[in-house]
Amino acid sequence: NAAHSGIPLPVDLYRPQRENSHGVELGERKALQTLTSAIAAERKASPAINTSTAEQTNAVITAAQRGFKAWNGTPAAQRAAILDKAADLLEQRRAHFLALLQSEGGKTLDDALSEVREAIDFCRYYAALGQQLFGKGETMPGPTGESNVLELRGRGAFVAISPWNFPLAIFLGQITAALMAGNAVIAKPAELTPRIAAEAIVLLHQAGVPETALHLVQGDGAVGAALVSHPAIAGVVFTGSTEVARSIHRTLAAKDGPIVPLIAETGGINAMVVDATALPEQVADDVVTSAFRSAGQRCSALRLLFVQDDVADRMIEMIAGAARELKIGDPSEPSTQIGPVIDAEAKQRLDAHIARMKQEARVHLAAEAPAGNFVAPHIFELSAASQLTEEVFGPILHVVRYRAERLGDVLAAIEATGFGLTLGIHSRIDDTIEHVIDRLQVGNIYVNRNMIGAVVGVQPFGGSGLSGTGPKAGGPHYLTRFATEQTITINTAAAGGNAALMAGVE
Ligand code: UN1
Repeated sequence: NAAHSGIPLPVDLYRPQRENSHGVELGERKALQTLTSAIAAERKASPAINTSTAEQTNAVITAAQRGFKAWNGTPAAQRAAILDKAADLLEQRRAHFLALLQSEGGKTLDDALSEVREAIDFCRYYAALGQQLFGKGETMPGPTGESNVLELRGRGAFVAISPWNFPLAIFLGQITAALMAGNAVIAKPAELTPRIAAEAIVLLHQAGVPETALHLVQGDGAVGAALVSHPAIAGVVFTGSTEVARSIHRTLAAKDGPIVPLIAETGGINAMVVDATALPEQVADDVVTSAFRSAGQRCSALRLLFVQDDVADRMIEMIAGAARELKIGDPSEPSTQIGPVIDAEAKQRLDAHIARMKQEARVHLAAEAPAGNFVAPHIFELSAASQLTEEVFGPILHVVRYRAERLGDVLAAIEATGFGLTLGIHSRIDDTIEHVIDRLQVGNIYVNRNMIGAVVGVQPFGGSGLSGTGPKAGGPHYLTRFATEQTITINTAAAGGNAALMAGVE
């Protein structure tokens, strides 16, 4: 809570928009879909987006360094007002961004709706929080005769590298946080979703972010690597694989120039523990949502389900039954629940994993998917959790049975993955829930519910270990990591111009 963290939460300034998108009623969904389909058809005809050259990338960094000065000097309230304006524009252009998310990101209407809401929430939350944190220095208690003030300010030209699975929400979340903290930003979106990024940048400029403070660089990992190794950059925020986060760490450590931070949010082999006291219908519903929604292409998604053996047969049957009913196909069809995976390469990787699992595991669900980049939900039962050695980014659930007295082994197996992003527990025994929470270092723990869709400002999101550096996105500590701190100590007892100085500080 606020008192505990020391940072006041901007509860009076911020209310999340985000709600369960299933709340959007059918009539509105159909109307939205007609609109988005028309926009999507129009977008398909627009010109290709080119990779930025090394020269362009260097020029952008120099421009951002220059742009930083003025932006960092802009009052926090003004920066916040610009982010609020960006949220307003997103609301106005919701259908347009829904269309882009569907056509370029392959998102279902439900997923696209959730994502636009999340993007709006990020803008509004960081605006509200930033006004509190960056508005005015904080006076520190101290001995008399001195005044001590702590101020937060931007670091410089910040690089933001974002993934294709949330091409609007994570893209804008990173950028708006860095901007709110006073940084100039160089954004490098995923090469698979360049158009959404380009349009989101236009929107931010229209909202009032100066062109000099916000720059877009397009391209693949090589472009990202060039940005990260540049001596002039002041920090990196990255969401993506653990492997790339490590390589960014190495590059930052080796590069010339200032020593700069990395804020990384990476993957997980996320688990859920279901004991014999859990409510079966609810488990089935929550497992299906957690493992298969967004075609499993969320870093928060459930990969490894531990079920107590007494109830395992029944639970697995119910889950498989519910998963079998999911409608898979064209994301522009309003009733579709599972759209395509992001590209042919992703499908190949997932198909290879499915083929291996068919050899090594017991098959509970293996349906055929329609032609195209579709992967149907699969459920495989493993004899041990250690059979799953990597994050499998698709609609594939792995189940392991456990005996009640071996819960300790289950928790040890979860810990042994090295990841710590999300975790689900379904139980009606408080002691079990408390024990699991105490025992594991996992960023987001969900009790008796599904484990995806963290709400900005309410369920701060992010993990530790192989899952990232923290701090949590959409949480009260996120912005501070983008900033540098300045402590100003003034001898108030001294004669002279100190009174004027003091007035300046406060
Ligand atoms: C990701 O998938 O890269 O809670 C992270 C959720 C989302 C996950 C975003 N915020 O499901």
